[in-house]
Amino acid sequence: MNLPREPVWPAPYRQWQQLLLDALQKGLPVAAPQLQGPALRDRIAALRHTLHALPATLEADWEARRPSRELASRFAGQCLLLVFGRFNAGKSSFCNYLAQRAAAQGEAVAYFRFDAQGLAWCDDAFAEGATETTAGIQGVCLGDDLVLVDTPGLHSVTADNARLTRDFLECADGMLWLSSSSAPGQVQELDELGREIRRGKPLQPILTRSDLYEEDELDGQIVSVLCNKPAQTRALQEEDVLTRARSKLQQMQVDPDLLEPPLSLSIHAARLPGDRTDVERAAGMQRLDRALQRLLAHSLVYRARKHDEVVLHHLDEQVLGRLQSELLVPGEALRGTLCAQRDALPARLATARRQVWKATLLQMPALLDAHLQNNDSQRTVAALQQQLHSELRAALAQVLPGIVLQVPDARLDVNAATDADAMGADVFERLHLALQHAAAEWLDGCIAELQAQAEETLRAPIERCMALPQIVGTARLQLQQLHDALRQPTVETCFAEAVPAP
Ligand SMILES: Nc1nc2c(ncn2[C@@H]2O[C@H](COP(=O)(O)OP(=O)(O)O)[C@@H](O)[C@H]2O)c(=O)[nH]1
Ligand SMILES: [Mg+2]
Repeated sequence: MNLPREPVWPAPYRQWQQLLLDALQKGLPVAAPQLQGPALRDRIAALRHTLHALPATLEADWEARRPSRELASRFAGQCLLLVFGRFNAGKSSFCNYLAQRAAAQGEAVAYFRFDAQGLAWCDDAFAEGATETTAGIQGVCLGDDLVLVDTPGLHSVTADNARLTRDFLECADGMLWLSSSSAPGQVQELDELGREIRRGKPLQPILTRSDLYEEDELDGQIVSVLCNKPAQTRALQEEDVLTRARSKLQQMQVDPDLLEPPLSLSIHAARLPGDRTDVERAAGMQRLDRALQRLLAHSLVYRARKHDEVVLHHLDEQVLGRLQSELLVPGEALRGTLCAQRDALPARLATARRQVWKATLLQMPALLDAHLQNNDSQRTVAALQQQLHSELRAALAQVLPGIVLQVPDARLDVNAATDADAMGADVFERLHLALQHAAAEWLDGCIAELQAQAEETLRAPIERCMALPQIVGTARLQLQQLHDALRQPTVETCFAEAVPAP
């Protein structure tokens, strides 16, 4: 296939992506040396690695969709309409009828199929009343302008083709949503079109099979004759579908103005013998022609900005999508862990304090025994100081394994100890009390300082995790502005609006 090179991305979109990735690069949490252990360090490192690898991943995403873009470029000059609807909605009959009519009017008609292997032209019209094949998508080119793509509900496409199908839908200019007038406008079907509607493409509801059989007498025999449903019935059904589809779109948070007024028709009635103009008008074909004209005019507008739209969809769905699932979700989980650590600090430090205090009380008799031997209070205080230090370090490693904290350098303040040397019989008792008192004070001071230290260590990564959604949120708004600017009404849009509604 000799296809033109793809146009480069417009500068504002490249800039948007670069600025976003740069902002995230600057904003990601940093694994400070005080943060240790797989729970935190590895998770921060994983976030940084994800971001680092993202440009290449996104490039690969863009490349993976090249086949569908190339396929789309085959139909670049035409208005490509997706004929969407459930099994038996009348899609194949609808496409075949329009193809036969176009051929009868001397227009070139070409059927094609495509699947993961590519596009193949074929001679056969679509099978009507046939169980839908899930092997791929079939389409028909009508003259130079229009391409109809007959697609089963996306749920029924095989996994192999699902992605190609979804990607190919991107090149549709609008959607014809067919549903049988016996159960018209099952609006839950629109969920499957959500992505395309969100992409700002017009949606034309068509109520098919809008006919009924009436009994008639022919040569003295009662026969069933196919008739169009009465105009009033059609109008009521159209109104009803319009109301429900609009509210469904509102529910889906998409612009309900993308909805074109529904129209009823009957392919079987259009095939009845008689004056073509009268028969087709009665079947609803004139209104369909006007609707198609409108969609054609709309698509001219959409096609002019299609390349930009494709890039914007990529930025919206791929870039923001990946950031959401691969960065924001784990970032939020990390924030949760960090906050839980911060909130648990008082309880954990209290545990550490209890452990140290218990050990100190247990070691006190030995310390005092040693004092009796050497009668050197400075040495006794230093020994206690050393004991407290090492007990506290051990307790911290046990209760706060993820954070490395610096045990403060504060000295034990044992005033009574020096006096106690000269105090005769109850010296021992007083020394004991003074040491205990000093140890308790020292411990309280340390725990308060450690609490502040640990909070400070956790504060920066928590703040950075919290800022990530804001960075992405701001970028999302900027992207929306780029979208809005692209979709500003132009002279062409006004022209499209001027084509009368059916
Ligand atoms: N009464 C009536 N039946 C129709 C009409 N269009 C299609 N059908 C029938 O509906 C069934 C399904 O049609 P088909 O085009 O295969 O639907 P698809 O599954 O959506 O492709 C077939 O039996 C058609 O003959 C119509 O305008 N009126
Ligand atoms: Mg079919």
